[in-house]
Amino acid sequence: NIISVIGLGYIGLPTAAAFASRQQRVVGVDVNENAVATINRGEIHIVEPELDCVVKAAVEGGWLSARTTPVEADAYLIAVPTPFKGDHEPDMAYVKAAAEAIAPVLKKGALVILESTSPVGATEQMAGWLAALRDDLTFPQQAGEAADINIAYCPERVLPGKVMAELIQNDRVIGGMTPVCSARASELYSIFLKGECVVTNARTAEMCKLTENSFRDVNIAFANELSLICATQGINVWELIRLANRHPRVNILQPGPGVGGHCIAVDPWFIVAQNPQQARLIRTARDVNDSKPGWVIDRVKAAVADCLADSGKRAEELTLACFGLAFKPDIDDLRESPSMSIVSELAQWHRGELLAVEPNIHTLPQKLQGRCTLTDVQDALSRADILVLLVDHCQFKAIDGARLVQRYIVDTRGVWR
Ligand code: SAJ
Repeated sequence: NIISVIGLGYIGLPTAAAFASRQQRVVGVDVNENAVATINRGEIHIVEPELDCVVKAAVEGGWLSARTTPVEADAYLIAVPTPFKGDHEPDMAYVKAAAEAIAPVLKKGALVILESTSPVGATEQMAGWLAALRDDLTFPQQAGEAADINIAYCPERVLPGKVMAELIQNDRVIGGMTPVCSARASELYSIFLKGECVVTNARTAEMCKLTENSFRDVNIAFANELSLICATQGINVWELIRLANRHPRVNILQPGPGVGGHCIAVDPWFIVAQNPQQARLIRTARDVNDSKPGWVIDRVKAAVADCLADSGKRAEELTLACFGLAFKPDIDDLRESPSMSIVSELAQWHRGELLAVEPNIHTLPQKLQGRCTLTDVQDALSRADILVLLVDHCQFKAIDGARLVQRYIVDTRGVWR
C-alpha cells in the first residue's frame, strides 16, 4: 500500500512522517524542489520540534521519499495552502492544482482526503474537478457507496510547536462524502492515531475546522477589547482576567499585540465570505484583532512623547527596544506576526535607535535589515529608554519586571507590568 501526501509543509510533512514511522510506504509530493531534495536527504525545511528525527528515521528506513510529481497510490492526502485572495475570499487554486496533478494517476479503489482548511462545499468541488478529468472512473457524487473513488474531508487541528504530539493524540473529525468514504478514512488515520475518529459528513467537517479557529479568534478578540477598555479605565486587564476566571463558568483568553499565524487570522474570513449577512460577530472579532497592532503603535508613540518631555532628550537620542518578533511564544515563526508589523512600522517612524530582541532567530528578516539592530536581552535592557514587550517568550518571562529601571514600558502581554 502506498500513501501519498500532496504538499509537504507544516501539516503534510509531519503527517507523512507519522505514517512512515508506522512502517507505511509514503510518497510525499511538493512543487518546491528544494523541499523535496532536503527531505530526501533526511532533513527538514521547516522548524517543528521532534519532526527532524522522525523524518530522518523514516527516510533512512526507506519508508518516506519525496518527489515533485504524483505517483499511483492507494490513498492521497492533500495538505496544500488555502490562503485568501482579494477581499478575504478563499483561494482554492492550490487544491485545484493538486486535484489536477493526481487525476492522471488516480486508480480505481483510491481514497482521496482533503486536509487543507477549506470553505464549506470544497470537498464536493474537489470531487467535481477530479470527475471532470476522469470520466472512466465513478465518484461518490454520482455513484454513492459504489463509487470507484472514495473522498473525504479530514481537517488537521494541530498546534504549531506541538505538532508531533497533537497529530497523534488529538481526536480527528472525519467527513466522508459517503459512509464508506468515512470508514476508509478512519481506517487510514487509525494507523497512527491515538485519539478518536469522529465521523460526520464533508460539509460539517469543513465547517467544524472553520468553527474551531473562529471560536478562538472571537475569544481572543474579547480579551483584546477588554484590554482597550481597561487601558481607558485605568485597570490592569491581566489582573481583571485572572479574577474573572475564578468564576467556574468564565474562561477568558489573553490579550496581546494582535492575532498572528496562518490559521486563526485567516479561517474566520472563510465563514464571513460565504455568510456575510449572518457572520457579524465573527467579522467584528477579526476587525478587533486586526486593529490591535495599530493601538499598540499608538501606545508606543505616546510613551516616546512622554519620555521626550520628561528627559529633555531629542527623538534621535532615544533608544527603543522591542522584545519578540515571532507570532507567538517560544517559536521562530515570524510570518503573519503582529509583532513584525509593529516593529516594521516603528522602524519607519522612530528617529533614534531601534533594538529588536528575538532569541529564536540569528538574523533579522530582510524587511527589518538595516532598519533595526538584533541584540540580546541584556544589551537591550542596559541601553534602551523605552521597552516594548510583544511576545511572551520564556526568556522574557524570566526577567523580573519589578527590577526594570525603565519608566516607559509598553507591555502587550502583561508579563512585566
Ligand atoms: N493569542 C492571543 N491570546 C491568546 C491565545 C492566542 O493573543 O490567549 C494569539 C497568539 O499570540 C497568536 C495567535 O493568537 O498570534 C494564534 O495562536 P494560537 O496559539 O492560538 O494558534 P495557532 O495559530 O498556532 O494554531 C491554531 C490552533 N487552533 C485552535 O487552537 C482552535 C490549532 O489547533 C490549529 O490546528 C491551527 O490554528 C491551524 O492549523 O488551523
